[in-house]
Amino acid sequence: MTAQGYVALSPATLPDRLGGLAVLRDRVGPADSWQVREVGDGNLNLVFIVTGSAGSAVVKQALPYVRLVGESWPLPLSRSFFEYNALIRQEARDPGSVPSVWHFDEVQAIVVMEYLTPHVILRHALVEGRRVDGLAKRLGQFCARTLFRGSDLSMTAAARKADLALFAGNVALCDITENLVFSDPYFDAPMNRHTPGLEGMVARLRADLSLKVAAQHLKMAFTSRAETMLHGDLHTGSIMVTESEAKVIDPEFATYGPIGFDVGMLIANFLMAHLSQPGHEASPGDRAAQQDWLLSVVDGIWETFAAEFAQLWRTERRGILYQASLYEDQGHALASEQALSDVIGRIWVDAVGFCGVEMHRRILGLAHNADFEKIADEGRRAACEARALAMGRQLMVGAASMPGITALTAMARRMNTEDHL
Ligand code: SR1
Ligand code: MG
Repeated sequence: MTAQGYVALSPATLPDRLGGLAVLRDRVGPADSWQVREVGDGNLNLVFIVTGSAGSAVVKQALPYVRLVGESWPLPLSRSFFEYNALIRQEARDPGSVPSVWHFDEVQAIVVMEYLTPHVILRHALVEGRRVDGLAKRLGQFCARTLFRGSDLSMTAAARKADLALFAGNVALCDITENLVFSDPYFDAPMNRHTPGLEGMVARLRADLSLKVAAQHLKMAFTSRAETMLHGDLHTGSIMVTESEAKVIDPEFATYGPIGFDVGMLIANFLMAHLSQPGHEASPGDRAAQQDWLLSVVDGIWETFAAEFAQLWRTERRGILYQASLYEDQGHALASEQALSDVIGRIWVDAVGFCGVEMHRRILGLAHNADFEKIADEGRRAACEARALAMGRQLMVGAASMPGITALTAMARRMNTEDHL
């Protein structure tokens, strides 16, 4: 027990501890009917599925340390507070995009929410070669709506500044991103690991001074450009899907940062899914159609994001930036369109850079992804990962000259045919 009275839950203690919660009694049934499973497979938290005579719920509880590493790496329980606050804002900004939140207990660092079923984690589905109808549109909309509506383009200055201050407290989780994403991959950091066979590639990347500069430019953008409330960890492990629905989960890394961060991280994870597919082939070429689909999702996420962002710009631009009073109300609608085009162009360049750095950290740093990790043969895995590393490097160093999404998906197709070991 901590000084504040926090105690970690277990399947055995959960019914006694939470059985008095009205919302759980109403949604799940009386506690004596509950069955509890701990199912957390993420890097940080406990996740329980509670099933009773009336239904089910998820109980997510933060641990006072990083689950992936253990008690030697303490981590504040307050991440649960930031997750709760991000979830309720995402629901308001893009209704239906996240699980419904039913209860929050700050002292116990518990969020009780809707159990998404028959949903599975998107990353696992992609490794198995499965597809989701409408995925790109849903995710592109989520990015545009949450990122636009959390910014000075939409919010009142007072509300946005209050949220900026609130999420500025998420110091420990930002620190993880600042180190694990932007710095550790580029030197021999203690928690780094990589697949045997990548040593030459790793040495070349660490000696690449342009790359090191690009990584720190991106880190500076992340730490200093507080444009909007980010999800902060938007990868395919933070999305739950059925064959035709997607919901975004786990925004505990929420913070104010550049609009292109979430978009770039998300695209990176689909590019890694694409480049990992040859490692999952049972026979040569049997994942080719899946690879095409994954690139169509990349294309669709960006196209939907840009179209939805433009629509919000034209219809909901009520914040302090690029006010209609300066443009449309002066008969200068064309200038507003020019400004929109410039803003989307800047988001694109940011997103391309963040995309590259995410591809690097998932292969060189502490937190790898199942897309590559599930490739049992280390030689095949290294070959796939080397292509992603090479692509990540080109994206980071060449972000400003990447012409558009078609060029980016064409680069992925080309990389997939090359040997970078
Ligand atoms: C120590 S936490 C490692 C990673 O897991 C989370 O999901 C974030 O992606 C973080 O970078
Ligand atoms: Mg997570």
